[in-house]
Amino acid sequence: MSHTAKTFCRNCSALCSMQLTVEEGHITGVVADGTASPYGAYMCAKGLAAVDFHNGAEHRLLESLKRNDDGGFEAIAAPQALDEIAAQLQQLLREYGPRSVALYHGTGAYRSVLGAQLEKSFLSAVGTPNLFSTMTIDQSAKWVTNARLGVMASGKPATDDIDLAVFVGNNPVVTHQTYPFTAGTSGSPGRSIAEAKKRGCKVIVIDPRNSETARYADLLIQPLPGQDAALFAAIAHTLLRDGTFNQSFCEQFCIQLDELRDAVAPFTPELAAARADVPVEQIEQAAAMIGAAQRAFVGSGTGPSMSLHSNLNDHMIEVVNAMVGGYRRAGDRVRNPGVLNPRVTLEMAVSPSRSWEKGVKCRTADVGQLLGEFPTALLPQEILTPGPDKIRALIVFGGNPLMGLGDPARAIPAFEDLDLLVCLDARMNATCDYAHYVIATSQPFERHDITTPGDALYPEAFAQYAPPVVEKPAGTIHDWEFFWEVSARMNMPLTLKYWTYGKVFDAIEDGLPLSVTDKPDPEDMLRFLCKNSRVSFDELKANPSGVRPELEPHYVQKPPKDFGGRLQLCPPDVAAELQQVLEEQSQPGFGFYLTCRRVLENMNGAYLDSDRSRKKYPLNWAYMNPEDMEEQGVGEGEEIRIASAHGEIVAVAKAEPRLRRGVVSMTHMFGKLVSSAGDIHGEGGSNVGQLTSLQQYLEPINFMPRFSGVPVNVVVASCAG
Ligand SMILES: Nc1nc2c(c(=O)[nH]1)N[C@H]1C(S)=C(S)[C@@H](COP(=O)(O)OP(=O)(O)OC[C@H]3O[C@@H](n4cnc5c(=O)[nH]c(N)nc54)[C@H](O)[C@@H]3O)O[C@H]1N2
Ligand SMILES: Nc1nc2c(c(=O)[nH]1)N[C@H]1C(S)=C(S)[C@@H](COP(=O)(O)OP(=O)(O)OC[C@H]3O[C@@H](n4cnc5c(=O)[nH]c(N)nc54)[C@H](O)[C@@H]3O)O[C@H]1N2
Ligand code: SF4
Ligand SMILES: [Mo]
Repeated sequence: MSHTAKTFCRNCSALCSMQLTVEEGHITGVVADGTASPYGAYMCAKGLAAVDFHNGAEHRLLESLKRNDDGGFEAIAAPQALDEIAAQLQQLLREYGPRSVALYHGTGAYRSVLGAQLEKSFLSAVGTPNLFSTMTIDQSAKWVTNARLGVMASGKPATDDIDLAVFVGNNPVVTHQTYPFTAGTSGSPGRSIAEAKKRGCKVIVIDPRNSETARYADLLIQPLPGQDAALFAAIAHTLLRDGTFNQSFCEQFCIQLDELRDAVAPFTPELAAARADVPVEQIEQAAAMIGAAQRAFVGSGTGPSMSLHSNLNDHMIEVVNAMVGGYRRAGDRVRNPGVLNPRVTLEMAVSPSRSWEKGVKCRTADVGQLLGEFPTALLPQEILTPGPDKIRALIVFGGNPLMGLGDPARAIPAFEDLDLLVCLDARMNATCDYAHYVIATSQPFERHDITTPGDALYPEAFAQYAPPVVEKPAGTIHDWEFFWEVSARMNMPLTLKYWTYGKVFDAIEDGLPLSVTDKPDPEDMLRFLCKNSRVSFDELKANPSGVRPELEPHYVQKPPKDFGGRLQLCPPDVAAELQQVLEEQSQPGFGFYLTCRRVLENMNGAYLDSDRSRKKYPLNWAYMNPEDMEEQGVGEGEEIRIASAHGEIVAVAKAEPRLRRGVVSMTHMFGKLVSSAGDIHGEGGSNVGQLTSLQQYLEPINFMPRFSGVPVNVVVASCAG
């Protein structure tokens, strides 16, 4: 007997609605469900792979593991593991205090709703500020920008309302990463961009690669990586030169226009064109299109946020967006005013917080938190540096920080130094290999979730509830259970709250206290998260495809008075960084730049071993422009050595005419953490993290490592000494 069940995918922030077919407790099929989804019926290859993974593909972990004295793993019953972990945490807290405990929140944790909420309560109950996440090894340049420039509370415009979309170093057609970073919708991104174009919206793509997203571009600029700050300083220069910026917006909401004018004066289009190795006409054309747009959305992805001077790149991109008023304005339609978490949208600037300058600081660097987190790149030194408050226990929730951080030579000794490393995951990964305990967790279709991670991101008001579709394997536990079970054993009560970015957990008053004796019911917890929802939990339950409520139109409102917040276009540190860029020389001795890229079939380290993915990507190809290959004497499929100032890897070259010259483009998370003698095929690729550094080229403020635009040399492997 088979039946169907509605749910949604939890691999990425698109949260695509799905219909599963279930036969005898087994998922046997999946199709996209367009009944109520704001994207219509849409899903990608990872949605399919998620089903295979549930059914045991990719060596899914079915029981928890404990590392023995020889470094091997033995199965352990979850309750026993939880007893031991709770006892060790208690011991550490007694001996060394709350800061001895830290947590890393990985990609797999963001859409594990109850787990992620209880994680915040757990850290608060322990009393530790040591929260690290992928964001500070990803696009926290955007957080730095918010904290140095300020934010427009009215938010970015919807794709339906813009006449120009500028995509700088992101590729949503593959990654589904869009709002609020760039235009487009995260589900069905290509369709959303195509529809905008049909309305007359223009598209600019700035990427060293003629990417899948660039197929929609009216203007494609293919710069050398790491030149976005210069490019956008030149665009700002041109907008000021031509008087094509939005003067009334700037007068009302911005300050430091004169400082900006001075700082970008030397950044002529000619200078930027020479730096980025692009025609000067393209910069003029981009500036003319941006200056002419009525409502632009200038945004970026990982490219600029991972490259040379990433914080400045991002700041200058946002400055250009601000100069043309690329935000929703009073009277504009708010197409998604939130369902679970209803919002009122005000047209006002919020002045920069410079949060890292105050409050609780890192132990080993004079830096405070960004949106409540410490820089992940500092984790190794926070563990290794002796002294009080040294991190001794780390919980990794849905992540693989040893691969994600790069520089394994620096990171491995730190992870080995931990008294307690616990990984919550449904797969073994390179970090789990170093764990004392690996807790095998359930998978999305086995647990209760609700669309809190999409509530502010959907293009329209929409919410969906996903109860479990099949039972979790007996040896696994839910992510949220881990936090509750450990806390209960420590007699440390948790409180469920509806936390979102920007909120301080302890300051949220409304909470559901959880007992330490009676295990909470996940449905009760989700019902609590729906407390302020426009659609009740019961209504969501009754509508398994989700609910797109018919709401009165919402508009951006004017605040009752001017609260005085302003966007600071060019604070002194930004001006100084622009000056440094002016003086910077290209790194001598290197012929290429390594750039980041993602592939459709994988989600970072997840689904690498799915059938479909391995067929296309038996390893992570080193894509190069064919002319570069010819010049270097590199043949298709030939092994090459890629060397940075920091390390060296072997990779397999693949020609990609869409890539500009001077660039090697590779995906992260493949291969072994540290490759052995070079059986690169057997190892499933090469860890590009071996080319990156946790000590060199770190950004100020967020300590972001450089993962793109890394200077490298390339030689045929057989020629290398
Ligand atoms: N299918 C799939 N989807 C994913 C992921 C995945 O692994 N697979 N990962 C998820 C995660 S964790 C994230 S953070 C998002 C990221 O989402 P995106 O930012 O869209 O990620 P990428 O595909 O790496 O796109 C980065 C682009 O920047 C370009 N680039 C590199 N360096 C530079 C530079 O210096 N300047 C400019 N202008 N461009 C540059 C690259 O050529 C590439 O096309 O995707 C998420 N979605
Ligand atoms: N060189 C280089 N380095 C990079 C990048 C780059 O482009 N280049 N990108 C950076 C970026 S953007 C990111 S986000 C990081 C990624 O770094 P991480 O997030 O640390 O790495 P992932 O491989 O995404 O790890 C996710 C883990 O979560 C598990 N998982 C999936 N679903 C669940 C779930 O429901 N519950 C639990 N408990 N676990 C689950 C998966 O099995 C997987 O092991 O890497 C960064 N590092
Ligand atoms: S785009 Fe793909 S991975 Fe993301 S939610 Fe939809 S089906 Fe899942
Ligand atoms: Mo990411």
